Amino acid sequence: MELLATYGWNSHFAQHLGADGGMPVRVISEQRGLYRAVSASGELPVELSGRLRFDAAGPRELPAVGDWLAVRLSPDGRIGLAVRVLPRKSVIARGTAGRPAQEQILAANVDTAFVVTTVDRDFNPRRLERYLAMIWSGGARPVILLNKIDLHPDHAGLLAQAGLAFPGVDIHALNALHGRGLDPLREYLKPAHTSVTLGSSGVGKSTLLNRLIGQDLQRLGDVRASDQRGRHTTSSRQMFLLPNGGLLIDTPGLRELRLGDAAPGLSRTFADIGTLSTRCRFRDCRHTDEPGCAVLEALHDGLLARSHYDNYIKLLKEQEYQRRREDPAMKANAKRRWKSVHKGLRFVQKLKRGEE
Ligand SMILES: Nc1nc2c(ncn2[C@@H]2O[C@H](COP(=O)(O)OP(=O)(O)OP(=O)(O)O)[C@@H](O)[C@H]2O)c(=O)[nH]1
Ligand SMILES: [Mg+2]
Ligand SMILES: [Zn+2]
Repeated sequence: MELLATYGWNSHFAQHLGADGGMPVRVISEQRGLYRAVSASGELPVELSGRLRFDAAGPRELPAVGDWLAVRLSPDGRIGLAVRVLPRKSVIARGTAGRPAQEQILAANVDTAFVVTTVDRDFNPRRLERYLAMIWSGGARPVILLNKIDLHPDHAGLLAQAGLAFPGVDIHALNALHGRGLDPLREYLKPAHTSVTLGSSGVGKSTLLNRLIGQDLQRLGDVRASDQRGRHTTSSRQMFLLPNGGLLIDTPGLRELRLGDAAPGLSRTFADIGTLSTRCRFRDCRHTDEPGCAVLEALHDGLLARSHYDNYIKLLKEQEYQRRREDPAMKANAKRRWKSVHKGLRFVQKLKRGEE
């Protein structure tokens, strides 16, 4: 069992394996439905049993990198046949609310999710907010990594800005290319702990992995100056064992992050708005134009950043849009509501100008 423990096997998963549970393995890579996994005696390819494939209601019920599976060995003992995905402790999933078929599981059983961004064009607080929402709602801990600080003379300013925008989230500045600023990351990359790097293509996720491993295992993408897209980019998700015992999943860059069912995460990202809203007069206050709204009041008093509030409203709007596509009955309702959002915003602007 030693190798399994190295890969994070513990009593939680053992308990779910049960007596006739088959052999436990952890998925370390997946490419077009082909899986590789680690068992107590080493690496092996894994195929899905027909039952697992056909019983799955959507991608969420199929194995992803980081998953623990119960497998049966083929007669020659060389291939694992996955019969069951063991219950996950956390999941990184992107997709569309209410549309399980369009969901994509990026990683499973992750302790820490590093959101990698850079000091150049990639830096975008609104996008970071989406990542945080996705990570929190899946039960993992987000950490923001501000990479390529060698490219920006005032990265300290950006770091401070990010710190203000995301109170309570660890943020580290680094230069993955030259291996600077990596020491603080050891705190997350402890033996048997699993981390994943997420972020746009070309931000340096694979570079970071290579530095931490101390070998150039992952091919890097050259960044084209014209559009900042990587050329030799990572094309599949893969888990690596670091020299100090931590596990790190490298992922391909995400072009677009759809929010999916991240409502619980959303409320964490906007914890300040959540706290304020406990003082709103109405319990179902939407903080747009309701009388006695503590959120609008804070906005008016300058205690809440306008951009942060705007992001909150935008994300809510997007979520609602996605849900509305599933449910025509909500359409009329939502239209009315967003009318009032705009009315509310005009109201706030008036307040600011002292017109009311
Ligand atoms: N100047 C500078 N360049 C960096 C740094 N980190 C990575 N790079 C460069 O950025 C380019 C892209 O890095 P990758 O590690 O391939 O990026 P990635 O996030 O893995 O990209 P995808 O696999 O496409 O998602 C490479 O040319 C790296 O050398 C850094 O700290 N500073
Ligand atoms: Mg990469
Ligand atoms: Zn309110």
